[in-house]
Amino acid sequence: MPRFALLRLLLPMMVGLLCAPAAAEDGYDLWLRYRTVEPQWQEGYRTAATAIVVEGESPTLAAARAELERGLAGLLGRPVPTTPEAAGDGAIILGTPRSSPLIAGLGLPLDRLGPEGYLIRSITLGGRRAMVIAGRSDVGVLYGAFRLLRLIQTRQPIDALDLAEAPRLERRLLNHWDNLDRSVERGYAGLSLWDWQKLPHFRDPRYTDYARANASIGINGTVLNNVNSNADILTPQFLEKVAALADVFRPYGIRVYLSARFNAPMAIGGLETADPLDPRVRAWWRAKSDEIYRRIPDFGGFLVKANSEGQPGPQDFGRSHADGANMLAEAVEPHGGIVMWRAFVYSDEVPTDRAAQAYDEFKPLDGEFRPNVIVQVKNGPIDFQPREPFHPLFGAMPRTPLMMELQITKEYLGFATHLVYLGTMWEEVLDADTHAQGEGSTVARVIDGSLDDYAHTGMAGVANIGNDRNWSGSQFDQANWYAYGRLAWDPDVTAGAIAGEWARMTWSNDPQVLEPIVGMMMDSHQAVVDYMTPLGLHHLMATGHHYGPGPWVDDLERADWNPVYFHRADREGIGFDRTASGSNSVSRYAPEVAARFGDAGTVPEEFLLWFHHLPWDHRMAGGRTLWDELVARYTRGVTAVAGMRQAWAALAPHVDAQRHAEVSDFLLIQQEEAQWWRDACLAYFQSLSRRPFPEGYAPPAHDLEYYKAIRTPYAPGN
Ligand code: GCV
Repeated sequence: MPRFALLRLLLPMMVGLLCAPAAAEDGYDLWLRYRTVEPQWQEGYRTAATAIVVEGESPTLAAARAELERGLAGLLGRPVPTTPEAAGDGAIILGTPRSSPLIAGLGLPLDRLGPEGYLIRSITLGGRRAMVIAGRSDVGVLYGAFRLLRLIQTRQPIDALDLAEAPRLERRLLNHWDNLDRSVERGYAGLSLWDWQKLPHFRDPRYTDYARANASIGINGTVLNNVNSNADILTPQFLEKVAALADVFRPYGIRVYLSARFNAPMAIGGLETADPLDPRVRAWWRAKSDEIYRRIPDFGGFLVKANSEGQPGPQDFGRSHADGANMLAEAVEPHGGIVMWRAFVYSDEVPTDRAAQAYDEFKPLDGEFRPNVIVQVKNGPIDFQPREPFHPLFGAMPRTPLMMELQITKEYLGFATHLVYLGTMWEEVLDADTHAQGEGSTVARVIDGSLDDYAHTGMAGVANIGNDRNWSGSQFDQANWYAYGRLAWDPDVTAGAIAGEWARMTWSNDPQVLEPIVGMMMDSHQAVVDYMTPLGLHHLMATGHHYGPGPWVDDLERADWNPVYFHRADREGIGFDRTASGSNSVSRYAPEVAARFGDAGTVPEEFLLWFHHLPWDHRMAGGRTLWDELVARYTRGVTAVAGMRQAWAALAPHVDAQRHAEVSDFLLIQQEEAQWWRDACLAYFQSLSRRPFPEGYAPPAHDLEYYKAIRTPYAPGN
């Protein structure tokens, strides 16, 4: 073959290789991808990390060693030895003062780290450069190992380190709404990870990867089963399976917890009552707790949804939430367990305003709970809506530890296919000022215990994890799992910083890729609020599955299941009057907050219609009428999604093909659905406002009847 012919044949392949995007990826590796760093970083990292020396033996220290071995081999592009003999200049030394005389002898300031903190310091040892990763406990060391890997994954220098960190919250938990048949309530990522039928004997390696991912962001507990719980989880048959999972998670610092069905003594215990003051019931729970702790000595405790949405609870027996929680707390207390009692109460009778119900029920109980009870409060007073003001209980229960519950899974935010980064939403609520003890009494300071000196602190995130290859149902939903963990560790990290970290580790450190991705993430929550529920509207979604718009729904059994109850739109105006002239639920906030929210002139625009019912021609700060503003906001949301699609399309040459294609397809779904939301809601609201569309804004493509007729009977997660 003539030489030029060969060249002609090879040239396209050579060009292809040079321009080829990264190898195919499916998202399984999450943010722990450990791809080799760019050549310009290799030399520096390799000299600063020449060997891994773990001082001491324990399953947790072994996990730290294994993670560093795996991570550094990937990142540095070559294996890093782990034998003490290999230790020379640049060794990484890990351990605790208890596991290692060497570390004990270094006199490191570990005391202020608490039980889970870590310190990473560059030192000189016997004339050689070294890096020490130390903690007071093995799990602190493990967290430090992950931190070092994160530094490299995000291309930070590691040759002169002096870092110390400890988690701000004690309990950093995932709440799985997983049923025993492996369906997941509000789950959009496949089946439950927990393969109960094959447990305890088959311990899917994926359980370990789940634990690694959680430990990498500091999550230290997992509630395995749905809060709408099945008492069978407490039978010996299932407890054996739970114990197997606990064994897998333990080395990673993760304790298991269970959702307890309040009437379990009746359902599986043969009693005819579950009255928390009945001695037989109390004895049953004590014996059950003893049994659990015999199997799982580090069992975390119980999570309970009681007297809410049909779940049994103490009120069925004429007792209070405190009576119920205290009975369980007494049962686990000898073992060091806790009870997380949910404040998402939602009575069978329609209250005046659901936004006030939890407050009215729990505020009078402040100080009535045993010390090992934490009351778990959702971020907002209704139910994980696209945007809610902070829950009025935050700051209102100084004598009861409150933990915050966030929903990582996107029940009301477009399920898995809408790209919505929740970090910004959570940051907004954590930064909100409750004014409970004057200015600066942020929700973050309530839940980290610093405001009221809580004995226990915590955060719970309703998991978005299932057995889909990519874990979360979409590549970008992994960011919400990540962001949740990071905020539970430190509620003051900014959403922007978290997005940057995650994007670097999950996609690329190349600014050309990073900047557009972070930009998309940071704008995405406002976009979904705009195209679903702008200006403080809420609960406009279709019935049951909550997929798609249904603002017209008015025929459900209970008034407060109907979207019309929440938006109250009519010929004259729109919005829920929660001021003194309406339900007055605004009065549950501290006076400064109540005054600001309660005045249509001072309430932040994003909560305008949450608190106020206003005429369609109400003048907005920007000069538009309320109707025109509504149209503009809905339209802005759709336009933002189109912008995300464009930004993502431009990244095709820089992102591996499989993940790129998946995100592209999902963005197309999101764009179509954003349009559907806008058009359906505006068609409906216009049928009431009877106002024209402002100039330059297209009317909906179809008439209202078209949107009303859309049915999605098999939507997931229901
Ligand atoms: C687990 C909402 C969800 C329910 C969920 C409930 C809760 O109402 O739609 O699926 O039940 O919140 O948080 O208990």
